[in-house]
Amino acid sequence: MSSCIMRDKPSKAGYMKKYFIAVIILGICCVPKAEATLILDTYMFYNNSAYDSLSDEDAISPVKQALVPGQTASSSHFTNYYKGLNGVGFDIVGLSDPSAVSLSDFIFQAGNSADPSAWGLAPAPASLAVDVGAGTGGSDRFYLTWADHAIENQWLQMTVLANATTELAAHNFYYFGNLVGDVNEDGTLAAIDSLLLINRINAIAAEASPDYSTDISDPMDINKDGYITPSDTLIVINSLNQNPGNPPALNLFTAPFNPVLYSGDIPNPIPEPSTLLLFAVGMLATFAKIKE
Ligand SMILES: [Ca+2]
Ligand SMILES: [Ca+2]
Ligand SMILES: [Ca+2]
Repeated sequence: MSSCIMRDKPSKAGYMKKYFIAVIILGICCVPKAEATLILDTYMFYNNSAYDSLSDEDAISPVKQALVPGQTASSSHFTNYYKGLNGVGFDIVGLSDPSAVSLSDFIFQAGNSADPSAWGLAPAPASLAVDVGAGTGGSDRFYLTWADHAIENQWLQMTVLANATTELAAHNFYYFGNLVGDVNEDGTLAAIDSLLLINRINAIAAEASPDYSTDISDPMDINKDGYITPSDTLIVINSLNQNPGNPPALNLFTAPFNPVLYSGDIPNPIPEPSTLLLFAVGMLATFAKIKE
């Protein structure tokens, strides 16, 4: 006699349960993972220049951008502005909350040797601002400024940290340079830099209707006032005379492919006013409790 094991036919409720579990598993598998953010463009701008009278955006150099790992430094990667490197920016796409980005999401180092891992911390930025949606393709554009003359004749390394706020997949490293008065943008300061300016001024003066005005991308306008004048020449001569016989030079290094993340102590950024306020309220509440 053969025996046959009959399996109970699943109930309607059982089918529904299995159906819902399948739908949930499918949903978990198919929900697209959050896309990482991406830094699209980098900028240098001439903060506190004649071009900056309305906005930092107007003072962005159209011909400068950051040096990135693997690239060798060239004139595209440094300015010769007499106030030093005092404005950098970048566009980032995909940020959930641009307003949450703070100075604690960056590390800034400065130096002029070929090994950025040996550079010390740079002067702290004076400001960080975001123009939401104003970057390339509707990305968010960030602006960072430094005090005038705080970063001169050297490189700034900007590390944008990969964390929950920036949502970057990996740390991003950028290098921005400055060599005050380097008219021919060859990375060294020499008599030729002042001679080129003198020749230019003489050539303009010889024109029937001398026009000393110029545009933002002109490397001869050292003070970025929009004109080529003896003031620019004077800045170059002063830079040359600062250390006679050993004028400043910028190391046109090749940025390492795998930069080392700064491992030293990073000073805490100044707490936001709201944090200070919360702290004060907390302290008051504690005192009130103690008095009770
Ligand atoms: Ca400004
Ligand atoms: Ca030069
Ligand atoms: Ca000028």
